[in-house]
Amino acid sequence: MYLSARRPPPGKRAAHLTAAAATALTGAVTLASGLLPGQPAHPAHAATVESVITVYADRAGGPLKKAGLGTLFGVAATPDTPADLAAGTQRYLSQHQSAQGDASYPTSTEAVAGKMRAAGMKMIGRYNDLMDGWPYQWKGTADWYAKVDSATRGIQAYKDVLLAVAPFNEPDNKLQGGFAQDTSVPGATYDQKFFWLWTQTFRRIRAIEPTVPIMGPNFEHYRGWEPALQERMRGFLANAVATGTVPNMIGWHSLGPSPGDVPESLSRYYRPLENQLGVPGRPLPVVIEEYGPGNGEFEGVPGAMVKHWAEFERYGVDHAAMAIYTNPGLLGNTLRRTASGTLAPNAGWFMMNWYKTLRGDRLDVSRWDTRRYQASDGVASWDAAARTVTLLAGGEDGDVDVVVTGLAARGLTGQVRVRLEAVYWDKEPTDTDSRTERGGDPLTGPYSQFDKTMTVDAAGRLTVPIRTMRRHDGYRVQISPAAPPTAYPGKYEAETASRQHVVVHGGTDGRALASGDAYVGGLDFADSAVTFAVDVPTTGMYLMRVRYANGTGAAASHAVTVNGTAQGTVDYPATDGWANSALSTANKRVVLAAGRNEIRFGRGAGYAELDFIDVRPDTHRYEAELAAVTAARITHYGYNEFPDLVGGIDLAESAVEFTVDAPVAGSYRLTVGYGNGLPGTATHRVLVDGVERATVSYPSTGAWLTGPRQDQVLRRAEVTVPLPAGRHRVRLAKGDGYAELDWLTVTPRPA
Ligand SMILES: [Ca+2]
Ligand SMILES: [Ca+2]
Repeated sequence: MYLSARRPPPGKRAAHLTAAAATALTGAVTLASGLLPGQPAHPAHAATVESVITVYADRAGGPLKKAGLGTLFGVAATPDTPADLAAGTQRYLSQHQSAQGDASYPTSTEAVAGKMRAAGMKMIGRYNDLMDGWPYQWKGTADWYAKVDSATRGIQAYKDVLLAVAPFNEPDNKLQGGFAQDTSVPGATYDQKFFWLWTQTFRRIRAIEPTVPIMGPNFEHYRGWEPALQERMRGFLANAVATGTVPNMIGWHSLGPSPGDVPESLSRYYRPLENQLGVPGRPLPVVIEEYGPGNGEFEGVPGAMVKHWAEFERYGVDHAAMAIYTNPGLLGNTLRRTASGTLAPNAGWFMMNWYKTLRGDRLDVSRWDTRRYQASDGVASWDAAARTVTLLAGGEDGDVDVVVTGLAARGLTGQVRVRLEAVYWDKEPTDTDSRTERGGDPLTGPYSQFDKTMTVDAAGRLTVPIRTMRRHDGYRVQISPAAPPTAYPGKYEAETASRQHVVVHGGTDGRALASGDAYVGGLDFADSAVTFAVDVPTTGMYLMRVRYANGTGAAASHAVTVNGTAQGTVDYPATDGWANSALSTANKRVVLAAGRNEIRFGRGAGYAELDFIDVRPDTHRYEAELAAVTAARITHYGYNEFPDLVGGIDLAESAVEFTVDAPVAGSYRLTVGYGNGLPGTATHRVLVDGVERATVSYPSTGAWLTGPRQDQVLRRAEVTVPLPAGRHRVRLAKGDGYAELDWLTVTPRPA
């Protein structure tokens, strides 16, 4: 009833569907993979909220497989991936033998084996990257055999950290340079030649190394519903069976937009084929050696990753690695550099850490949209020791109800403790470029939405509302025996703050949405105010997240003052109702002084209700590649796939212009991540809103960022400029010499 007016208009969700996704779906739609046998597509509850994730607390499978906790080239010697951060999220990683004879290649198996061991992880070693070129340039069987023999001898030093070796990478099309024309390789077709080469390669590995698991074929494309691709897999397996070279693990890549591609291929095509051919050792463990949509808008993004994890758990995939690395060595884009240069976790890391540390048996999960993958999805577990049901979820924009059934069978009846937390994949409100999605800010989670007591109904069912889910963010719901909530550092409830001429709403009218079961409304008058007493250890820029509701249908705001000084407004886009039915989160940067700060929310434009604020140090980087770039080139680091910096700032008119937040007028330190490959010092002119205010100097870094050794090249330059209050344009314009720019941070300087 209360949500009836809030359903998205028809077609809203479909509008997110890309053309590529729509094409891919024609293959996967036949499998209602999110559904469990006997479950209706739309549970009765869906009549009120369109999106429902149902967790069956009484239906446990075996232990969670956590297949999705792997990355391609996620660990590196350079940058120096911290082993403890790797251990916090990763299970198995795909790395590669040294490319093109360069033993110092920073993501090679040789370079990272020690780190793998220290972190208790294992890796898949890819031999194919030993070959020159991309696609690989075939130089004859003698050359390949020499590489295979050498690599197999090489792995003896770190066999203990190998999950498997993958002799080939995408051999359905990547063997180029005359492979198909090589008459010394038997076979009438490319595929037949590859099957023969597989057999020879398998035998050469086994001649040197009798026990290490071998994974194959590692095709780039295996969508079983496409007859040609199924025939290729059949041909591979038939040859392997006939020649006694069946891999110990079967694997392929899944780089389509749909998380349903793997379940479809695995359950409907691969497993039946395996049985049909009588593959020895079946069912073989399954490795999706690269997974994801392959478009750069996935890696590390919590809401995107969890949909794949959910399908891997449902269908028993054993191991998988996120593909299309944005930054090698950064654990699948889940680490970011802080202004001081250290690597710190972003929201993706926290989401993966929730999954890595999730204990207990897998619970069945279903969701309303089993076909288009526009809906949220999740992974759930029952931890018998802690008597806790946990759901990790995410993946859509809008309201989601988590319906948990079967709680009575777990002894969870009557009052239970329910915790809802979120990790935010931050985007600046002004960034419209989707590339932003590749850059989660460091240290952005987790955040508590609520921690409260709720009541399981007589049927053993409980509905946990997630309001205003955002598709990139990740969420964790935990249901456990009743216990008092714990304090969350940095979180301040509006209802317990100092209040003036406002109304506290609490109890049942909170409809279980508000944190602390209460919120503040009636902030409607000139003298209305909510004042939070916030203690911070150091003076600096802080990010304040505000949980609010704005049911006016138009934009609203509150005026913010800190210790009596105006620091602008916090702006509230409309929500689909007031705080008893809708809550969302708005961000506001504030400058705080060491010690006690009085943060006052007063009447602004329109009307809004307040639930709580959460205050943390601001760690945002303004990325150069996302700024306004004039007469320069958006480019990337040597080993990276995607743009991460701006080079070619070479002309008189070349410039990179950032739009930055300055909560109060004052002096701010700008820290710039840069490279300068020439001897001598380069400069940029610093213009604020078009007026030249300073010069920033870039001493030589000895090489360019676009080369392969970013950690050894990137340096930080600092300059102090005055900024007026508000959002302002900071332009770095060419001065002397040449510099490449990666990012900018903004820090208030004490007066
Ligand atoms: Ca509250
Ligand atoms: Ca950058």
